[in-house]
Amino acid sequence: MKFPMEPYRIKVVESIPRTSRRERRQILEEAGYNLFSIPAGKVTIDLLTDSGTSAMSDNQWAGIMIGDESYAGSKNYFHFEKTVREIFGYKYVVPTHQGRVAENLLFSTTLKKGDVVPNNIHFDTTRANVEHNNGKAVDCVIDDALQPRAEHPFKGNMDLKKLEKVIREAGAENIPLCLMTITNNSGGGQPVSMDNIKATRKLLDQFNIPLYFDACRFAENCWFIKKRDPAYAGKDILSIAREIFSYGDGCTMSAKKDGLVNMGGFLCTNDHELAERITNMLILIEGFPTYGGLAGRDLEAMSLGLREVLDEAYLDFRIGQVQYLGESLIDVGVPILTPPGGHAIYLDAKEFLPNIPPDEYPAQALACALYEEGGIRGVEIGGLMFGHKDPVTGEDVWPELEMVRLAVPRRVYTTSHIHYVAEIIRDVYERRESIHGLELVYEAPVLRHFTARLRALNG
Ligand code: PM9
Repeated sequence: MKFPMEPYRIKVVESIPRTSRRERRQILEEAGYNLFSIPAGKVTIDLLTDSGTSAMSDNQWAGIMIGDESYAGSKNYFHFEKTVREIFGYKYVVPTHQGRVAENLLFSTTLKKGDVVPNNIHFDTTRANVEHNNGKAVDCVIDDALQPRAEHPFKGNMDLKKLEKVIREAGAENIPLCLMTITNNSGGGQPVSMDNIKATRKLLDQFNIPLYFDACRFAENCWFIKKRDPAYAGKDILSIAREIFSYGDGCTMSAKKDGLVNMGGFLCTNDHELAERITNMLILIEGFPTYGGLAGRDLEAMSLGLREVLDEAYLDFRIGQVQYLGESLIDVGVPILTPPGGHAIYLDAKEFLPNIPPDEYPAQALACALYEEGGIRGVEIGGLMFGHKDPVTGEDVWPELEMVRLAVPRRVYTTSHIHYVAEIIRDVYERRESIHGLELVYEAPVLRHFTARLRALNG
């Protein structure tokens, strides 16, 4: 694969922390083998998340200087509203400080007890917000999405048969809306095809169910449609985005991803009555409708970021860089989820470390080995995050997949940093037989992976 060249040059630099292997071993021990507990100042390449970690452009920083901090009717709000309307096409635009607040506003104003919300795959915060509002979150992604090595150009697609079954079983009157996550983060950052979006809309129309997009990585999804569907090869990213959103009734958005900002989000809808209820709730929990938990300068940076993310040279590099990392690993036999997604590479820890059983947390052990080898921080998506005790039998239940996600921040690392990451992973792969499992010594009652403490089984 061609070495992707950055379509920008560097104006401001930030030093990268360097540590010795000895120091990293000690840091791991002190952190209880939990990478969330390691100070960022001790991480050389931070691939924990692509959310809120983007580098802003000179243009966005200039926008920060024209922040209008009026309580009501800031000029930055009107610029933001115009930008969102032009790209997403929806009537009502509600700013929020991040994506999960948009989710909270949507579900707290639409769900009644026992309602069902289908999605291709709910992201953790989306599922949590549905459940917090007494709803049931159901995933309807195609089966290929659950096979780490299945090759499908649009592995994030909704399975329409599964969706129809859910609607018929729950009853359309108990489904206030259907979601579609683009790209599908929890399924590996995989895209959804335009045909699948259209077909989902058509099916939902039969039952009069609105369609909302979880649009965090919408521009990356548009890029995949352009590259993988010949019907869209000649279209620009903006027109693909406008077409996608024309099939929906609204969206939730964490602008910390494809908004290219460190904080920000929004909710859109075409439904006047719903917009009113959401706005009333917004005033209660976030702020006045023209700032929604953000400063005027943040709104300006978000408007500019939403335009910059549509630039094809940026997207070619952005997704090219992630694919380059994926292909560098495939070339040396490292098992990853394929095809590589838009924002992250997922290492298949079950295949990487076949000798470590699930109750010794192979994906967490691999994540720690990457930190020890080269100061790289990824995130475990496996037994530590999703393992639990069966409430009836009390036996351990382990997830199907044991993954380490390496999410690439936008415009932050150069391709030589990506080379470094690939080399470290290759070195760890070569010494994989020397890696030992971990034992859990502390767990919180919920979301244990954030604060768990573990112990190395090799002492
Ligand atoms: N995604 C991620 O690292 C942030 C960390 S959350 C533990 O992938 C989708 C598809 C997301 C997402 C966040 C949110 C929530 C909604 N949908 O973090 O609240 O990937 O802005 O967005 C994270 P906020």
